[in-house]
Amino acid sequence: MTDSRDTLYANPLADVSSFSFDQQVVDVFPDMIKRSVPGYATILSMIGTLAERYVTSDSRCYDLGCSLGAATLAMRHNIRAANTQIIAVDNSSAMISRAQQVIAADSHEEVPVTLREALIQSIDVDNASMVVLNFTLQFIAQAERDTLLANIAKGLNTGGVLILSEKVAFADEPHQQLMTDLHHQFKRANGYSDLEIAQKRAAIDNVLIPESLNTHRQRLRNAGFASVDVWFQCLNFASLIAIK
Ligand code: GEK
Repeated sequence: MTDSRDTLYANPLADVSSFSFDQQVVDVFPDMIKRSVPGYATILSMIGTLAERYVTSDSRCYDLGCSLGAATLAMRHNIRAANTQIIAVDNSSAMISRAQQVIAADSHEEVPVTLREALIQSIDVDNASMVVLNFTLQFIAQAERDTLLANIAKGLNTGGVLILSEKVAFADEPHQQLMTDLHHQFKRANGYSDLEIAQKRAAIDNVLIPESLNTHRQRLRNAGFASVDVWFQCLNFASLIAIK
């Protein structure tokens, strides 16, 4: 499985349709996310480090909005506790069927992985020591975010951890503009043209809804997490750690 280059928005499109996680996106996904999200590789590597620290024996881990299973593999390769399992969930059938191949090709079989094609709003979280929402909550309707986070908090064991990575928004307009400009500069440095950046932006508008770090912190506290804060940020991309 080689990473095909993302050229989905390289040519002018008469009508830029809303972004969806279909087969075309699946085919280029590893390249797309690496060249679009500052810090993606660092966050994945730290998810592994956190799994080593937080995953306890006889418990479950959840990767919600797993795409091709990058965070699942980061956890799987670093879990040291006995008798654990990972449940990886995504509602895109194209993502799940490619993820099946990725997981099948991975040799760390001590930690079983179950892939589920489902809405993350509909799954039961139970006996969890680690839950990952790596750039997924931003795609969930805002009205459904509180309930989802409360459900995750309920299913985590005391001392369990949630890693929540998101594109974030800023209340201060000049700062928001600066972060947006720098993100576009980051994408240009990674080989995307101005046309690709503009068309992707049009496609993702109304599909990816970023919120402020304060909104995330408050929601996590309301959901019942005892300790909440940012552990990583690069421009308008951040990751929070919330411990029950
Ligand atoms: C990674 N975590 O590589 N239920 C289930 N899945 C959903 C839902 C939903 N309601 N909405 C969106 N998704 C991954 C990257 S990508 C982030 C996550 C990005 C899924 C969607 O199908 C897609 O696979 C994933 O969430 C978001 O660490 O592309 O920016």
